[in-house]
Amino acid sequence: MMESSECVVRVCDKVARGERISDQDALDLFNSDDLFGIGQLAAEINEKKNGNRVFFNVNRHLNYTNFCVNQCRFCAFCHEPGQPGGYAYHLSEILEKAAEASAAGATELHMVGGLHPELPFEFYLRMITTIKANNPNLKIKAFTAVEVDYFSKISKLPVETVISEMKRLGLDSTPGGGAEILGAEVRQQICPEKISGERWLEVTQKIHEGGLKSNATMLFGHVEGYADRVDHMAKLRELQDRTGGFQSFIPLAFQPDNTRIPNAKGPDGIDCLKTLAISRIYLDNFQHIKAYWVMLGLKIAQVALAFGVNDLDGTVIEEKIGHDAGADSPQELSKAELLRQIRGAGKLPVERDTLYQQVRVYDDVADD
Ligand code: V47
Repeated sequence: MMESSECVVRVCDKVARGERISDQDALDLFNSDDLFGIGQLAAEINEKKNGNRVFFNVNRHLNYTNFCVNQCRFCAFCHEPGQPGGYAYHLSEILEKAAEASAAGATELHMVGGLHPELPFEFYLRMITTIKANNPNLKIKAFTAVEVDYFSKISKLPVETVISEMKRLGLDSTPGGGAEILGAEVRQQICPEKISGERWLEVTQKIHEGGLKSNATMLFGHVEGYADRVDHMAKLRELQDRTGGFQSFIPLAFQPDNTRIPNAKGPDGIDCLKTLAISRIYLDNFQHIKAYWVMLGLKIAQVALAFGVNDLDGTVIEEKIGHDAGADSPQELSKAELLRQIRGAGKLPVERDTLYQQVRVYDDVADD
């Protein structure tokens, strides 16, 4: 116990001197029991970066298909081609859902899907074009680096062209999925068919160089160890040094139901808070750390606001990936509920759009 606190003191001193913490420091923090010490340091760093403000957005998730040529072991959402329960929305359904989101005040459509075995690249281009034409004010955050790589394969176009075409037609940013754990050994166990961690980083670099911002996730609480998490964050920190293209880091708590990682139970609450806090301390070049309440559960996500987190994600509306794997959080949240959670944590709610532009500051309850 004594030793744990010592490591927190050492890291606090480094941070106070403006020094970047090392991989070994991060590993020591993971091995420490001093949750409050870690949380306090993370909260102080966040306070300096973002003050008392906590972001949320009004968004809608849209998973256009769950058919996927990859069959990641951790994923309960993916369906093999032809498997019952598989679906692919028609463009008309997609447009209907986008229009509903716009009408409900959403500023962002978050679209990801499986790697569909048959849909051509043109389908995705038409999807972006028509959504944007019908909803010019809706920002489209879509397609992980894994999908961008797949589109390049099916279209036989270079990744750079896939990105520039999508951007030209209205893609505003890309989400952080598909990163999982970037290290090869863990990746081989949990998602052997997926692109390598190196390729994920390479495609993400091209996304940034193509002028789009993205996020970065980390799937934790399955077969990985603390060293794998630190290695994952080290790779992200290094890429961020070079491109500055990441907006937020989002640790995703593993949900085990209906997956093929049968012995993994997912992280407990302490692990979730520690991981979020350490990411804030280690990722000194990330402005935003997001507590994705869908996977964390709303109560842990709210408490995370005292542990260095400054973004609670959004209203979500139609969540499938976490809930297919047993997430017991609600499937959507109202704006009023997000405001209540943020204010309950003693923070000032700020609605943002996809690119972290301020939509509205909620500084007076009477005006909600
Ligand atoms: O890449 C899949 C993860 C991700 C499970 O960028 C699972 O703003 C937990 O990336 N348990 C997709 N996680 C979701 C995602 C995301 C979510 C919210 C915001 C943003 C953003 C991105 O979900 C996948 C994978 O890592 N996932 N299965 C599971 N059983």
